[in-house]
Order: sequence, then structure tokens, then C-alpha cells
Amino acid sequence: GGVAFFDSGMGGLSVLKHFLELFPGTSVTYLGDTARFPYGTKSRETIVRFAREDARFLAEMNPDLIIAACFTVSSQAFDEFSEEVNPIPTLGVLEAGARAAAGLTRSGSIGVLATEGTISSNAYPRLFSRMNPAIGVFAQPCPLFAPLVEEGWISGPVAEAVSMEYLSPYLTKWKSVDTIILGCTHYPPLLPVFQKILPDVRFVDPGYELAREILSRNLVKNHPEALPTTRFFVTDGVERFLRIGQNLLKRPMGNVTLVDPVFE
Ligand code: DGN
Repeated sequence: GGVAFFDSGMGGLSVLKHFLELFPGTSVTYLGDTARFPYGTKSRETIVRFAREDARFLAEMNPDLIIAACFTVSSQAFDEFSEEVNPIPTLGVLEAGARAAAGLTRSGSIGVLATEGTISSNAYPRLFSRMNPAIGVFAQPCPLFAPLVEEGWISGPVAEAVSMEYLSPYLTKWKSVDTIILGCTHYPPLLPVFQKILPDVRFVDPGYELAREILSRNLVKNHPEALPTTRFFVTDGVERFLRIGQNLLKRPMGNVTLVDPVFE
């Protein structure tokens, strides 16, 4: 039972955070593949292999649903990961946020901030062309944000300078963009910095939208357990995961277990 999440590291905690807020009575399991972080710059073949291994590890625990809480996996390896754990239902982090952005935009111009892997997969433009072909997608790869957040640098002059560099196209050539998707697990903690640079833009947090969609579509059995458990597994660096993960989860973590990255 319960819901299982996996990510390339601690980033997916920003997705789990919203789920725990809406489903306080549901048991969750989270796997962070910290030993092999980051996925964002790796080849598709490698991401597919890692995603299959992560998902198989979680499938052994018989969850009711497995969520790829990683945009890189959701955009490049979703079908393979789902096939690996079939018949357990699966979800990624792209659709719910894309639907929310499509509903919010007035100009029809939507921005996407993400890793290079997510952007080069063209997963977002493909999704939007199915939802509404009139929508234009203006994507900006932001490779420095994930390491910044991993270091806990979520405010201050360095975070502001890097954000200014990446967001400046939306102040100049992409001014028509009125809605921007935070298309990577690590970006939600930087939202206050982004809002200062682009005060008129609406930012979409796909983790929040996903949790709302799971609730509204009744995708998780709503039989709150008497004693819901929260279990964390990482493939490296328990202490670091606990320390820096707080920036993303925003609540204390209970037990974190170290597992072998090849899941033997
Ligand atoms: N979790 C990844 C994502 O959401 O794309 C970001 C971290 C990474 O692997 N680069």
C-alpha cells in the first residue's frame, strides 16, 4: 500500500512536500538516488536504466502508485519506467503542471525552466501541442540552479545573479510569456527570487498541481491509515540528505536508510 516516489536525489522532496500536505494519512516511501545524482546532464539511455532500477526497487514494496518525482525521468524515461513496474499505476510530474499553466495563461506564451535533459527531450512542447496547439513554449535550461539549491544557496547575491542571468530573456525577447513552469524539482525554493525579477509572471509549481490532481481525480484510495509511515531511502550521503533536504521538504524527516545503488 501507500505511495512511492523516486528522484535522482533530494529534489523530489519538493514534490513529496505537497503530497504530504494533502494526504497526511497516507503512507509514503521515497527513494533518492543520491549516489548517481544528477540525472539532468546524462544520456537518455543512462536515465532509462537508472529509472528502471529505481522503480523496480520501489515496486518490491507493493505500493498502490509510483511517482517519478523527477522532471528528467518524467520527460525522458516515463514509458520505460511504467513498463518496468506494470501493473502498478504510475505518474510523472509534467502533465498536471502543464495543464495548470495552459489554464492560467492569457497570452498563450508559456515559459519553462528546467534541466538541459528535460528541455532537449521536447516533452513540454509535445504535451502543449496536444493540449492546445496555439500555445507557444519558451524554454530556458538552468543547469546551475540544481547545484545552487543542493548547497542551500536559495537566496542572497549569488542566487539572485544566477537567476537574473537565466530569467533575463523573459524581460527582453520573451516578454509575451505570462506563465512560467518550475520544470525541475530543485526550483521551488528559488521562487521568491524569481518573483522579484518577474513580478508580473505567474509561476506554476508542478508538485503542487500534481498533489491536487491526485486528490481531485481520487487516484489514491482515501482510507487514511491509523499510523501512516514515511520512509526514506538514499543511495549515498544520509547526513547530507537530512541536512539539505529540509530546504525542499520543509519538515523534519524520520528514518533515512542507506541502500546500495545497484539495489542488490
Ligand atoms: N530531479 C532533476 C529534475 O527534476 O530534472 C533535477 C536534478 C538533476 O538530476 N539534475
